[in-house]
Amino acid sequence: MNDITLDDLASLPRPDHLRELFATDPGRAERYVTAAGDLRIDWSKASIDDPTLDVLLALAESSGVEARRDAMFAGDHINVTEDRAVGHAALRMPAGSSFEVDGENVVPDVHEVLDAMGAFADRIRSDESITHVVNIGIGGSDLGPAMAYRAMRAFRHDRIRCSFVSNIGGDDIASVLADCDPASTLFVVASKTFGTIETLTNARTARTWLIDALGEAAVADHFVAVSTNAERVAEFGIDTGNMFGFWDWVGGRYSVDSAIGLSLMIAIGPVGFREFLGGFHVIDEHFRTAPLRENAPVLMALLGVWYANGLGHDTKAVLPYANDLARFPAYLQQLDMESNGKSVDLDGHRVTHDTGPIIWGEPGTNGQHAFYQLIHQGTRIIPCDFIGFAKGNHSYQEHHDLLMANLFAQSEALAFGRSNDAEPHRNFEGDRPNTVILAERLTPSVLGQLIALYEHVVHVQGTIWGVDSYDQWGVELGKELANQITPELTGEAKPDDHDSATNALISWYRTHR
Ligand code: G6Q
Repeated sequence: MNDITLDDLASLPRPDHLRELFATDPGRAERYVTAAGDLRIDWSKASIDDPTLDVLLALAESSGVEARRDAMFAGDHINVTEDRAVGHAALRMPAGSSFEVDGENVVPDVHEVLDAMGAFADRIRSDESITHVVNIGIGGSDLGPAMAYRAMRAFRHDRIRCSFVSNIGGDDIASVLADCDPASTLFVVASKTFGTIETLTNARTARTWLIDALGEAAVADHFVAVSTNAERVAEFGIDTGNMFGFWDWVGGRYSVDSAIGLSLMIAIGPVGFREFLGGFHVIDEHFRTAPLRENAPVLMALLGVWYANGLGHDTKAVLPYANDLARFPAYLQQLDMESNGKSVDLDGHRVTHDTGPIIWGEPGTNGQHAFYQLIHQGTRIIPCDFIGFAKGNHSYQEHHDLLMANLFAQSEALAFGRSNDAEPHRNFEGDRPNTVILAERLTPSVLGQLIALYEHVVHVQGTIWGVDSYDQWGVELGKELANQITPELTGEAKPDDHDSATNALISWYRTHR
């Protein structure tokens, strides 16, 4: 057989309706379940059958999925446009193990930073003076800790709370500062580059606010930095003794498990944070060693490729049945869309197939009362990932039973539907694919496992689509133009070189500001 290509997928026969697939294959519900760490991934209600799966596995092989996975773990520069290794797996390796980047084992450095973070977090947790930690960062330096802080509600220190400021819009910092007491607030300025305008602007505002209240000398006790750029941290006025470092081989959206997770570590403690990292590592090892046919990230990635390139589905909904995971869809939006939202391949050629899907979602059951209508009866097919837990992180059993009943009901209703020829508006066609990911309980380890699962899904899909999942050049043009337009708004520079519509927007703003 010739190598399968992505272009072949659209001409493959479509699998039967899920009703047929279950009716003709009594073993489907058991066979199409994959275990990875503590996760039970049930993809039996995916629109797929054995022949299609065989083709997809062949595609994974011919696309070099194993070789590229191994190259990542070997520290090769698989981020080609930035000529960097992709080393986030090193951040969660146990002490004493090895991950080489450019000929050097980086694991000892990782643990040195983790130890320093741990000592600092312990000090904050035991010293009564700090009760509010404000993380100032954006993108990868915000979404991970903000999502995980919320997800780990049940594991947090009871005296210390964290807030997250990211947006350049002053309402973000204003609302957080309004709720802060200078004497008991610690600011964590989290920026890999320490050159991001949003973060530096917010950090300067916070610094001025603190100095106005407590004087310049207070900065040393109330500001720490997380960055790869010591020089800029010092320039900003934070002593590099109060800085926690990481490395250019950690991508922003892959950095919640680096020092970028400092606020999370303060909240859940160094022990909880190590459990979180341990969860990632369990899935890393699964991904690294499991055969493709039993490899959860590979299988989930293949389903996504099949949906995108075989069946033409443009979006995917991630629907956590845990309100604590409310920010998880937003986190995955960045992880997936910034990684695989690309249209040139590794050789710089325009791709001829669709790449990353549009990721979206909200927690159940809220979404059920909002957009699920379209998922059940709309004209578009939206593959869904449901995420749920055997136990809730609270004592309200009745609530949890109701929640999980809803998850299972949605999965069943979408897949099998219910025919009603007499009343078409009550007809549920079914055959709407979904995957159900379950675990015992949302713990730090399980959260790490979920994140690592999706990280590797993105990696495998990027490999098959032939794109660089680890760069993000698409965010540059907007930044450059914003830098040009800023002085034009304030009158320091004349509007220059724009199209007529943008000129009109600028002039409207200058009149009305
Ligand atoms: C993530 C992106 C991006 C980045 C932010 C913040 O992968 O690179 O979201 O995290 O732009 O960058 P800094 O951490 O450098 O401030």
